[in-house]
Amino acid sequence: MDCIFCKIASGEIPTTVVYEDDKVIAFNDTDPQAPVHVLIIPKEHIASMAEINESNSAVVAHIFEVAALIAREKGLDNGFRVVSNCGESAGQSVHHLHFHLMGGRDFGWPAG
Ligand code: DGP
Repeated sequence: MDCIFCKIASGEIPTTVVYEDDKVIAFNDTDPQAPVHVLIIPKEHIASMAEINESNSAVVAHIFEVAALIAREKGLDNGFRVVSNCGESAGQSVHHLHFHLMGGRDFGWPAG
């Protein structure tokens, strides 16, 4: 499968790793939208949030544990945002489930 995030997860494409374990990897986004902008992905290929179900949702819970850990490590004590764009209208450009962890600035709401 020609998936750029699968290649990052396997180490085939090098990246700046922020966190890694057997289930997930987190790395800096190449197009940062905030002073801290980390992508957290499952190593298993899941195309988007729309494909989450009973059999694969445990990794999503784990990703949120990792997001909280990274936020603490990065000193985002003032707050942070976690976003997963799902599908065309949300602007998903990489079709491998990923969560954007962003912090270090103020955010507006609703997001544009
Ligand atoms: P989204 O638009 O929600 O699908 O977000 C995809 C993000 O992935 C976007 O912010 C840019 C980032 N990205 C795309 N290709 C690469 C890559 O090869 N390496 C890294 N580190 N980030 C990438």
